[in-house]
Order: sequence, then structure tokens, then C-alpha cells
Amino acid sequence: MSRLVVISNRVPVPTPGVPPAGGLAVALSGAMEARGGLWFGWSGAKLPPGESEPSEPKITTADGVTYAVIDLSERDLDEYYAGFSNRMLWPLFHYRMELTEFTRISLSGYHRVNRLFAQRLAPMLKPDDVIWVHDYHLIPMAAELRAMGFRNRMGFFLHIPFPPPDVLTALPNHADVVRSLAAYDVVGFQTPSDVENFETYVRRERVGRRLPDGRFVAHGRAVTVEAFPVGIETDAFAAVAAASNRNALVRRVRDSLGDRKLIIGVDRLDYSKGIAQRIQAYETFLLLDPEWRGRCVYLQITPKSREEVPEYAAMEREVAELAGRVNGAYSELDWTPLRYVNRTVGRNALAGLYRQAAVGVVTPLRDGMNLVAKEYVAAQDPENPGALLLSRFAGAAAELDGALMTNPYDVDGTAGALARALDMSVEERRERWSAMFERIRDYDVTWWRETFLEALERDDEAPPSTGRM
Ligand code: GDG
Repeated sequence: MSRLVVISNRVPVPTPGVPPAGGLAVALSGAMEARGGLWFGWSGAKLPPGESEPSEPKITTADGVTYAVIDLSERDLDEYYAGFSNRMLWPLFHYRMELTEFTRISLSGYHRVNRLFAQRLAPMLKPDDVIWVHDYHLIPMAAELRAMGFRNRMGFFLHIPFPPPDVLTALPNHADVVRSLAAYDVVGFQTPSDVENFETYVRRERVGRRLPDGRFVAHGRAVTVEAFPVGIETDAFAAVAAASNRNALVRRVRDSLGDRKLIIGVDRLDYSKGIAQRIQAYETFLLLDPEWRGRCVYLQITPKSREEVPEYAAMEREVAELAGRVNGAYSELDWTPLRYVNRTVGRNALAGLYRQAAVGVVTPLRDGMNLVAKEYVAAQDPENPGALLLSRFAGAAAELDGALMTNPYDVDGTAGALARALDMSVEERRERWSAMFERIRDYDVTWWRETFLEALERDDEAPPSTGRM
């Protein structure tokens, strides 16, 4: 079996005794440990001012996996990471054109860092390595490697949405982005509607077409473009949640609730997650359904994220202000309606808190997939599962049709759906939950990884017209 080489912006180099956290790190660590492999990317550290990047990456080996990481300079991080990746591609791909900032400087930094990654990785590559690149930071990676003469199988997975052409074409270099995608053998998106957006773009901009075998020909290359919805480690997560009675933090939260119902939200502090609209919906719910005052608690766990990007600092203030307003208006001396927490919680405790919660609220304005929705479902008690309130704009909505769907822009509608979720009978909750659980067990993270790698390793380079035997 050929070696797997994963390239991602950040690399979760393992620390002894600390398991990898986060869906992606866990998913990919499993694949790497099963096959042995190389994982290359940014260390997460900044080079001291004035120092240039050494030509050799720092190497660590653990459990048959080689981690190779490089530090980046302040300028590289400003332009490539905080700039083009997170102030242009992230908002645009989440349909937020008004939040984008395009500059030639950040675009050239983006390309410079992609080239630097390719140059540092190149000496470590073998001709039969299978290369799997992750996410919007590294779209030009295959094109860079191909320009250096590499002919390996190369795949790309986009964790965020692929927007429709009317949005994508607001990116001044949209044509280059799509040309860069065509340098891969397989491009994976989260949902069929992302694939549809890609197909519409290719047709409208006349850069390619679909082949009879389902692949696309674009910019002269045949590329498999399919949806591979990312999953979680469903069984393992369910087991952790079922054993969470023993977790001291989970017990403390349960004791603090008494017989009040828990509503839970878990999101990085990011404008794509719809946290402000969600708090407004909760405020409306408290206004319109006074019988729930004092009988429920909404816990919103929101670790801070990308604080170096100005739009994030602005939304942090907005959300904090809203949270304060709701608590100011509705708190009693012995009841606080909203617990707003800007801190991370351990993974085991998180699983237990999901299980405690009568309602999981996952209401992003736009999301590639959203793993929290799947984790909430996995963590439920099958006898008495909670209800999931899910935005129709999360990729997960394409799979979890047992959820109560909501439009997060409709604050009143979301408030009503929250009341309905809290009132739902146990029979209805069980029925909805079973369908969702079955789905996430069949399409878990192992399915995602193996299906993607199978597509990548399929030797379909020859055009179908040659009629291979
Ligand atoms: C991108 C796409 C796509 C959050 N707070 C805590 C914590 N988390 C964990 C969650 C979950 C993960 O972080 C977040 O994953 P999401 O999928 O919700 O969102 P993004 O970070 O935006 O991820 C997304 C994903 O990539 C994978 O392809 O689904 O659409 O945007 O696992 O549990 N974990 C712990 N404590 C916290 O406080 N332990």
C-alpha cells in the first residue's frame, strides 16, 4: 500500500498522554496510524522577528506517523492566514461578501506560503505517495507540486461550503482558484449542493464539462468531484457520553440545573455560526413563552477563535452585549437564563453535557458540515433522547432529516421551533433520533476517510474513451 501524505494548515503533533481533539485531527490520526504516513503543515508557532524559515522541517515520529512542521513568519501569517485565507476565502465561501477584504498583497502571501510548503515538503516525497490536501488555506498545493514535476495522485477536501458562481465570481482570482482545483485527481466537497455549485460554475464560465463517467474535465484535466460528508467517531463518542455520569464537571452542571431543562450550543466564536441570531431567538422565546422562564437554562460554550482578524473582535463584542442584555432583562435572583462561556471544555465533559441537554441548538448561517450536530445526536440516551434544532444552512441538514429544521435568519421562527423542541413528546424524539443515529453510524468518520481514499487511489487516469480492459 502506498504511503499517505496529509497536508493541512495546522498539524496536531501529539503530546504524550493527550489524545487528539477535534473531529478532523481524530479522523486523520486514525488513517495515518493505520497506514503509517507523513503529516505536513504549519507548527502553529511564529518565527522570531528577523529570522527566516530554516530549509528543514521539524520532524517528530509517534505511532508510525511522521509529523513534519514548519514555523511561519509574522508577515506570512498576516498575509496568508489572517489575510487571504480568513478575510477573503472564509467569508466569501460562507456567502458573506460584505465581510471580505481582497488585497494583492495578501493574495501574493497566500501563494508564497503555498510555494514554501511545496518546497519544504518536496524532498520528503516519494513517487508513489498518495497526497491528501485539506481545506481552503492550501488550494494551490497540487498546482505548486505539479509545477515542480510531481505526478502523484493528489486529492483535496474542502471542509467549508463551495459557494454558487454568483458569489464565487466576486473573488477577483476565481478563475485561478478553479484552475488550481483542476490540478487534483479528486476534489471532495461536504454536500451534493457544493458539487452542484461547482458544476454550475464550470458550465457558466465555460471552463469544462462533465464526462459520461461522472468526472469533470476542466482546464484539460479529468477530475473526480464528489460529495464526501465528513462524519464523527459515532460509536466511540456515544460510549464516552454514556459513561459521562462519572465526570465531575458533568455532575456539577446537572446538580446546578435541578429539574430545569438544558439547552446547549457549542461553537467556535465565528460569525458563520449564527450565535447572535440564536441568542436573539432565545430572547424572543423567553418573551413569548413566559411559562418557560425559570424552567430552562441555555448553555452556550463558545471558545474564542481567530482573534487576530478584526471582524471576529467586533462580533465578540456584539455577542457579549446581547448575552448581557438577555440576562439583564430576564434573570431572577436565583435563575440565570443564559450561561455564556468563552472557554473550551474537555471532550468527555462535552459529550456528557450534550447528553444532559434536552435540546441541541445548531443554527449556523452557513456551515460546510457542522460536527456539533452529529456529536449531539451521538451523545443522546436512546431511551430519552433530546431534540436537535438544526439550521437548514448547515451541511449536516442534508443528512439529519430527523432534526427540527430552522431558518436562522427567521428569529421568530427559531424561537417557535425552540418551544416546539422543548415540548416534543418522547415518542417523537425517539423516532427522529433513531433515523439520525442510524445515518451517522453508517456514515461515520471511517466511512468518510476510506471512501475518499478509495476514490483517490482508483487508477482512473486513462480517459474512459480508451476502453481499458
Ligand atoms: C470546519 C467546518 C466542518 C468546539 N468547542 C469545543 C470543542 N469543539 C469542537 C466540537 C467539534 C469541533 O470543535 C467544531 O467542528 P464544527 O464542524 O462544528 O466546526 P468548524 O470548526 O467550523 O469546522 C465545518 C468541519 O470543519 C469538519 O469538516 O464540519 O463545517 O467549518 O468537534 O466538538 N471541543 C471541545 N471543547 C470545546 O469547548 N472539547
